[in-house]
Amino acid sequence: MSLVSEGSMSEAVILMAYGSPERVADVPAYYADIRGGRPITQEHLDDLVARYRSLGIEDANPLNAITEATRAALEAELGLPVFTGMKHWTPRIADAVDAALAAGASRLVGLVLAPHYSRLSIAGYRALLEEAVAGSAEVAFVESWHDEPEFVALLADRVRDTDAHVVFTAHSLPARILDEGDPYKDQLLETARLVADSAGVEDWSFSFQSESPTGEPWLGPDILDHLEALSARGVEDVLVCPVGFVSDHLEIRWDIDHEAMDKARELGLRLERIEMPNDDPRFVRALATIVHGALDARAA
Ligand code: FEC
Repeated sequence: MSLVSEGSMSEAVILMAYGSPERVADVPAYYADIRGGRPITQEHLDDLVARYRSLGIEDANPLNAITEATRAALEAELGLPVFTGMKHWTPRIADAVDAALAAGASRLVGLVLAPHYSRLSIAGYRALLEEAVAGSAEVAFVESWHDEPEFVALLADRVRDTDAHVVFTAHSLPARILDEGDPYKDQLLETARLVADSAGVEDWSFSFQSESPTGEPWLGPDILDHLEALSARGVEDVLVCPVGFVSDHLEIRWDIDHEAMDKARELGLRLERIEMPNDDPRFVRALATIVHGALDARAA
């Protein structure tokens, strides 16, 4: 795909995601990347390898195929080149930037496939992007898109008309972010409220998921404890709507589909989850709207 030039500017999108190991053998190096030089216990590594193995990614990982499908669909929707860059695996964010610059891009939109801003998540993507660009192109970085109306409408359609209690979820983070004035939790609750209001759902709550064993307190309630509390309150049906993630990755297919499902079974709860946006054309159109907004804001 050729670059679209506006005046002397050639535009391209750097679409960023967390990244996933391509095969089980990559898990130790992937985990080391996530830990960023901090110590790793053999127990945690073995546990992570077992979780990936249980998802059947011995030789190939379907998550990376979903990200590629989303990238290709966004490129077609925008008529602009879109390059994928991963925070913790290949192709790296720097690889995506190199490819965009080699293709002649002089204005880049940086968009992360995670809707909510935190200094512990999105700021890291931004730093990697800006370090790779090193002033060689203009950058319009999207910090958050948690209230993008087309994204909200898509999730609202997934929960509308349910009789179940809806639990919105997102990745937990160390609780110290609240003392640091981080907007992450407020943005998550805002997405949940916007989706519930739009769908006319009144019976809903929010919980975190996927806490890591790092030895410090994380934001709660964790979904497993939350299911216990809901069950004690007499709730029998739960629909999980992850708002902090957009595709079928480990945190969905293990943490919700195995762990939360097992917990629900143990409690006698019926638990379902919404279909993730993945490369749904409506979701891709929402991403395209966000990119246009970033380019327009830059041009204004
Ligand atoms: O499917 C896959 O292969 C990748 C799934 C995946 C996504 C994801 C998204 C987020 N994370 C966030 C925060 C943290 C913090 C730590 C942390 C650790 C892990 C580990 C794995 C992992 N995360 Fe993740 N995350 C995904 C996968 N994450 C695997 C390491 C083993 C484990 O704890 O289970 C703790 C790091 C540390 O040890 O210090 C913090 C946040 C998101 C949502 C935003 C985003 O997507 O970037 C926040 C997907």
